[in-house]
Amino acid sequence: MRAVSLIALLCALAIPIAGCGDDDDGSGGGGDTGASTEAEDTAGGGGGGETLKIAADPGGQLKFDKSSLTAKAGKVTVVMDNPSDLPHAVEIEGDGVEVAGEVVMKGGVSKASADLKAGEYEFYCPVGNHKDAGMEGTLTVN
Ligand SMILES: [Cu+2]
Repeated sequence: MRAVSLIALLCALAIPIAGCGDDDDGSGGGGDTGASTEAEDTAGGGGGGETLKIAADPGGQLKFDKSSLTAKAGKVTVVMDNPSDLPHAVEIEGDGVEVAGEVVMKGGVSKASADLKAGEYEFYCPVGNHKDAGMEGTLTVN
């Protein structure tokens, strides 16, 4: 008895959720909704661009998990996860560009994004002496 009412409850919840993803009442077929939403929730606007993921060392060493990154010219976003106990951020610098992400604590994500032309840039952590200690790398844009 209990299981049956739970199922009924889940069904009741599922119907409005499915309905709200589809704002066109005319099309009854909901087979093609997945593809269109996927493109929209990448990077925060600006259209296109490339997202590069890095992470700070989880053990608290002053380094990233990558020392070189490559991207195509255009909008480039470096996203850094911080799984360590230290505050970190990510900054992109070079060719007149200098963009710093937020300083984040454990569990946080710092993002820096810039419109980059082909060339060599560096990415590093701007917190304290982290860059000098080795928390840096090369970003090559082609
Ligand atoms: Cu750092």
